[in-house]
Amino acid sequence: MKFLYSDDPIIACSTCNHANAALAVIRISGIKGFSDLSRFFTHSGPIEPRRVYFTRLVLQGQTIDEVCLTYFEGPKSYNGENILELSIHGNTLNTERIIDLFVKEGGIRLAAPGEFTYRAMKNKKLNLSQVEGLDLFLNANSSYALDQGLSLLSGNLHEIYLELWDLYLIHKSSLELSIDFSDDVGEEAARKYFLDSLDNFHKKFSSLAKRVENQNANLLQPEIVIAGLPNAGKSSFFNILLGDERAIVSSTAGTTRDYLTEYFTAEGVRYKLVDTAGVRDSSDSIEAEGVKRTKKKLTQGFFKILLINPFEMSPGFSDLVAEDFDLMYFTHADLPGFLEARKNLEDKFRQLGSIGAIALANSDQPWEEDLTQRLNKKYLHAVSHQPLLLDRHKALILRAQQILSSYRLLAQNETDVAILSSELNTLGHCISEVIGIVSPEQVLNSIFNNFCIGK
Ligand SMILES: Nc1nc2c(ncn2[C@@H]2O[C@H](COP(=O)(O)OP(=O)(O)OP(=O)(O)O)[C@@H](O)[C@H]2O)c(=O)[nH]1
Ligand SMILES: [Mg+2]
Repeated sequence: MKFLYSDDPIIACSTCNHANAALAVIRISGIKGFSDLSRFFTHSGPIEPRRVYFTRLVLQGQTIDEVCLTYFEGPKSYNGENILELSIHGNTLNTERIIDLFVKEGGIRLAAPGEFTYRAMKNKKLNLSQVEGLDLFLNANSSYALDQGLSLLSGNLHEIYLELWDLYLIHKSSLELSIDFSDDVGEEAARKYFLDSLDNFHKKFSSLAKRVENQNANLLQPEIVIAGLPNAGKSSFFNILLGDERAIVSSTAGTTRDYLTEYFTAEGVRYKLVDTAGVRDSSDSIEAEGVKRTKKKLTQGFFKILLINPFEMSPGFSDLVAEDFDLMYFTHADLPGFLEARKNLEDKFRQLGSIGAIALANSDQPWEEDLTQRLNKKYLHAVSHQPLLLDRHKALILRAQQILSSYRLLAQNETDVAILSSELNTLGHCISEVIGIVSPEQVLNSIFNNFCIGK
């Protein structure tokens, strides 16, 4: 990525610039000093760092805006560089006009996504996991993710990693000791030191590994998936939960062809609510693709709801009930003959256990509170063991776990130091990648690409 190498002064709006607002914050980073840009402001006299000045922003004698200006002198700034921060009036046109002015008249270029933060990392103001914590914090979908983002940003996880790295180095030195000094300390003592240090490392690693195990669903972007046969009432249910006629509802089976998603917030967690295509065998290739996508969504979903219309069943149903659903409802509970139709099905699918009944056609939503409680219970349970939410960390820790388990087996029986050493180095490489001691360029690219402009 080009920006990783250029140190030019950069500019961006650091607040949301998609809608008009009272205020917007523009940041300019990497200038030599305030004097570079003082000609754009009416304020005369010295500017002290970290003090706010009310001044007019002018171009060729014409006032562009009245702004509050703060100058942060590096290295005492967010990213270690000299930063000029302007609070301006937040009309989006005004924001664009001011950015344009600095680009055209001030020779400053537009910042790439995350470029301010990249410079903070380059100048050792933040380490890699703090950067990832900031990203998590800014994109969090729940208060748990916000808390974890903040904890990472304040360096808590990095400290754990450093302790782990120390234990790794101690163990590595114990292996070297067994080559170089076993004559001095005695072979048995060297072996004991080797195994004990491995044990210490393993204990510390295991508590970290517990935080990444058994995370089947994506807790960063948890999805509630509504599934069922065609005409089960999925889109009706989706609309009721959203309080909006978002999805098309019709009595034609197969109306929803591809899944639809919308945000749905419950108890401080922002879920993605997913309405899916009804599951059935179809010779229509588009519908068949829709069904395939429904099944994929079901494997990823955090909370899965099965809706059953007891008046319309088809062979696809047996396929569906093989899934593990969190909640099941019979719909069409308002129609005559419902109790009989429901009983017939319950007799047939006894293994399903208890299934609620709802009437979506004239819903006064008595089930909504129950649904929210169940969702919340599942979410709180899922986060109770403090799962790590960052995919990059999860993948590397799981890989390190595999390498460690084969290394531990080897360590029990193998005494050839060269073989042990090679396996241990592989483990070390994996851990140093999590910590960010080794950060391949593509890792940095993918992290910073994910950032918003202005951060
Ligand atoms: N009376 C009654 N009608 C319902 C109920 N739920 C849904 N309907 C009707 O059933 C039909 C199908 O509803 P949809 O919500 O479109 O069903 P769907 O599961 O999304 O169907 P597909 O998109 O085709 O898979 C519509 O005519 C709805 O008005 C209910 O509880 N009672
Ligand atoms: Mg539908």
